[in-house]
Amino acid sequence: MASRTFVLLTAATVALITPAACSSGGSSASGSSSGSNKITIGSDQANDHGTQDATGTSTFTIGADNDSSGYFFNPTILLGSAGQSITLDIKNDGSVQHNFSITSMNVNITIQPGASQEVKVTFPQTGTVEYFCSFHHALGMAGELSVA
Ligand SMILES: [Cu+2]
Repeated sequence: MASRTFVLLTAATVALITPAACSSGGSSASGSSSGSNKITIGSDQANDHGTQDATGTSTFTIGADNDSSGYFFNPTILLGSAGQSITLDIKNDGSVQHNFSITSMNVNITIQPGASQEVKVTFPQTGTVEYFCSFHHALGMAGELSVA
């Protein structure tokens, strides 16, 4: 009885969805929603909150934040020079606990709302190194150190 109802509902759902999926063109609401830009970081789709240049500086503040648009790092991309050593001040500007992790450097720090914590990192010789929040990684809270 229960399973029969389920099958009927499933068939009805498919029948409802299929025509919509087949219709092409027109106004598609899915895809790029304005206001929350995504950027590819490694294999992730991260919430993009800008790029800043830390070349030549020894310290830099990165905001770990969340608002109605989602979870993000500000800036999302930090530019530097090859092999540059820098102390990052990770500041939790959000309302929940955040984390700053870089797997290849064994960096994994957790910051409470309103608090900040320093961590020393090194830019790669070429390319990029990804950083992410271990709590909200899947929600797009990731960024990268990038050598121009
Ligand atoms: Cu987070």
